Amino acid sequence: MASFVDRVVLHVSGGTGGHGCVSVKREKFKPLGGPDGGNGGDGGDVILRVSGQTTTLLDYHHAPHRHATNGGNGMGDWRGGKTGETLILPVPDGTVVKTKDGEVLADLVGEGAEFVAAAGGQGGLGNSSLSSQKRKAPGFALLGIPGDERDVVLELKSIADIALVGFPSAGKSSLIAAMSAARPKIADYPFTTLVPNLGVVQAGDTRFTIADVPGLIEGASEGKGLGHYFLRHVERCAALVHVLDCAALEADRDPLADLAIIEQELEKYTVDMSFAGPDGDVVPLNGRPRLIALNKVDVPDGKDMAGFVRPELEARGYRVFE
Ligand SMILES: Nc1nc2c(ncn2[C@@H]2O[C@H](COP(=O)(O)OP(=O)(O)OP(=O)(O)O)[C@@H](O)[C@H]2O)c(=O)[nH]1
Ligand SMILES: [Mg+2]
Repeated sequence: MASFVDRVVLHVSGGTGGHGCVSVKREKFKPLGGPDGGNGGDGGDVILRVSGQTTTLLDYHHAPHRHATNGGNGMGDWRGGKTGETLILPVPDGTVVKTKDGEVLADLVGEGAEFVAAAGGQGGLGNSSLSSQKRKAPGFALLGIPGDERDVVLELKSIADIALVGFPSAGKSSLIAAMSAARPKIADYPFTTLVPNLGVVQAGDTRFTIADVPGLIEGASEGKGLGHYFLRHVERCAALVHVLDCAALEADRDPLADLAIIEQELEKYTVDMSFAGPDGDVVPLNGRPRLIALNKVDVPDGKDMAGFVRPELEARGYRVFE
């Protein structure tokens, strides 16, 4: 199976601030020269940043614990500790950052978009910074503060213009293979596709991307057949193409019945309302433009079926393609 990871739990911690230093200046013939303990350096931040070079979350699946470096401790002679290094974690375009409870923290779209996943802790003040009129030579310094530490969930949503949706084995992967250079696995058993395939289609002067989403079944919106997981990929597509199998052999299936079930699942699937599309507005899945592809019309029965359902689909306002 392809190793495509699109959801990981990442444990991040910012660097701890360095401790402040207690020190007293010593010079020849001047035993108490005043406090000279420097401040601790701040701890480094952990930042998630979109990078075009990164296409999967696989690295974080293999190494889910990430720490930024700690700040250095302050030293005598007013020397401050080194600031901890910022840890930049590259993530793919379209990564959504959530808490474990599902609250969206950031929606990272576009090269360079970033989010501070864990801030570093402040360095502690050294005794020279703590001295005052009243307390000229404090015998103490402050400890550095620990950096933020938390678990964030990273989810990758495919971003394509068009999503192909339909029952398992309806021919979605065959269609994307015919229209683009994508070469997904195609086979006559259900759930051949387990991760979305993306293809780029060049039609005249128009160029668009298309996603082949794994097959959907009744109950997908409640998570059946990994439906939740698959529907999530449809969220970022501007328009949908229903791929309807006109030559399905099961008695209870025909293109209209299949369409009704998929439409019902799209309707039930509540798009996470805290997620806004690229334009800032949320369009539910069943409110997006939809086209119909009647597939397997090369099979004689399929051709008949297509001719039979086409008028009904057109009457409902769909543009229908065989
Ligand atoms: N005769 C005929 N067979 C087709 C056509 N399109 C797809 N098939 C066959 O139908 C089967 C399923 O095709 P896939 O493209 O893998 O279907 P899918 O919708 O991607 O299926 P899942 O990934 O399981 O959801 C394969 O055996 C294909 O060869 C078609 O237009 N005509
Ligand atoms: Mg497929």
